[in-house]
Amino acid sequence: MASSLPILLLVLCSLNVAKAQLKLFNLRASDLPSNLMGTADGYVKVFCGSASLGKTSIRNNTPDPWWKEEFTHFKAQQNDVLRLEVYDSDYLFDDLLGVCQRQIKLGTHKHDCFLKKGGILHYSYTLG
Ligand SMILES: [Ca+2]
Repeated sequence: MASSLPILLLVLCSLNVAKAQLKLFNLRASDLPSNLMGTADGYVKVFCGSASLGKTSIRNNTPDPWWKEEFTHFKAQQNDVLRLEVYDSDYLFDDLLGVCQRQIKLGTHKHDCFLKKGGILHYSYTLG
C-alpha cells in the first residue's frame, strides 16, 4: 500500500498543472460612453495570466461595437485570470473605459461586465 502513495501524488500533481485550451469569442459591447472626441471607437486588449493574446480591431463611431476576432491560448489552466481591457481609440491617448477580470473555469461560459466609465462588455469563452 505504502509504495503506491508516491505514484498517486505524482498523478494528482500532473492533473493539477494540466494545460487546457482557452478560446475567447463573441466579444461585443453595448452603451459605450461618448466623450469630447465623439462617439466611442472601441477595441479590446486580451490577456490570460501573464500572456498577452493580442487585441481586436477598432470599431469606429459606435456605442455598440462587436468584434469578429477570436482569441486562443493553448497554455491556459483553470483559475488563470482572464483580463479584458476595453479602450476608446482617440487621437493622442486611448481612453481606458474599463477592465474585466475573472478566473477561468472549465466549460463554456458567457459573461457581461460593467465598465467603470460606462457601458457593458459581453463575451464568451470555452476552457477545455
Ligand atoms: Ca474616440
